[in-house]
Amino acid sequence: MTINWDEIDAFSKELIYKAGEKIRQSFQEKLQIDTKSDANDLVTNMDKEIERFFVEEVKKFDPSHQLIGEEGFGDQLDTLNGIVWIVDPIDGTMNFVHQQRNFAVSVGIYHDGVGMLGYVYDVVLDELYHAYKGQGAYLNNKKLPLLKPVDIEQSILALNTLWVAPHESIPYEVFAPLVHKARGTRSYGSAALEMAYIAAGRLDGYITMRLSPWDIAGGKVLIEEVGGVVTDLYNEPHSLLEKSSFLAGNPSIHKVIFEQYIEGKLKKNSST
Ligand code: 2AM
Ligand code: CA
Ligand code: CA
Ligand code: CA
Repeated sequence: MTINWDEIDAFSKELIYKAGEKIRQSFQEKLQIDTKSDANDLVTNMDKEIERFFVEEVKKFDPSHQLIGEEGFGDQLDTLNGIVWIVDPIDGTMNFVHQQRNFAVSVGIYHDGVGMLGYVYDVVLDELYHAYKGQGAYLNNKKLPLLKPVDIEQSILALNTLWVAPHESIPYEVFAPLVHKARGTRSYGSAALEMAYIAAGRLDGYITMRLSPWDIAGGKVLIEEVGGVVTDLYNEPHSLLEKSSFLAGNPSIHKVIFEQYIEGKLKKNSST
């Protein structure tokens, strides 16, 4: 059976735009805000509503498609066989709650573990980043150019200040020299947007100690379609079934960060 990826692409864009519209409308209503693992780990009624919307619509479209999402309304999978949607209904929930900007809907569609389609939708700016395996990455349907090599001294890196602040379990000394060497650092608070910015050449690298599959599934396809590299901090493929550390970037920057700042300096089980 041949899979009609154009049809899946058109359908997923339709769902993403509808999800964006629901989220924009929610700005007029009172949000219900709860916490998850700790007091700063927020979840709202909209995170749940949007994920349920994706689950219902995808299953109606084709019941053989599976879906995993952050809020747990989809399937519980231990393999990526077949067609699997990996969805973060709102990536950057803290920004959504506090700032009403800098958050995104993130969707990656994988076939037997291979990323075929990736989307990051900046709902407030109405900017859809999308990528189609082998056909490139786009911002609002305008093709993004391949990434060009950048020197670390001229790079802008995304990195949460937590990873360079003294902490009992985080080897912050590893990243401090990198922060000094780079031209600048940024932290937007949405992994999906940070990945989209790498694909668009606005950031050159992104480092974090812990991301989940739904944080990265859409952005990984985007970055790879412009020639960027996505791995864990040890230069190994990032798992799409469990959490792991994360290093993504322009290929020249990814290589320098791994070889000069991480390799031999960060032990795999030190905190990740
Ligand atoms: P979220 O908003 O979907 O939860 C914030 O720096 C980024 O990390 C966001 O992409 C956020 O996704 C993600 N994030 C927040 N809490 C996390 C956690 N406990 N584990 C992994 N990723 C998390
Ligand atoms: Ca969350
Ligand atoms: Ca997320
Ligand atoms: Ca989320």
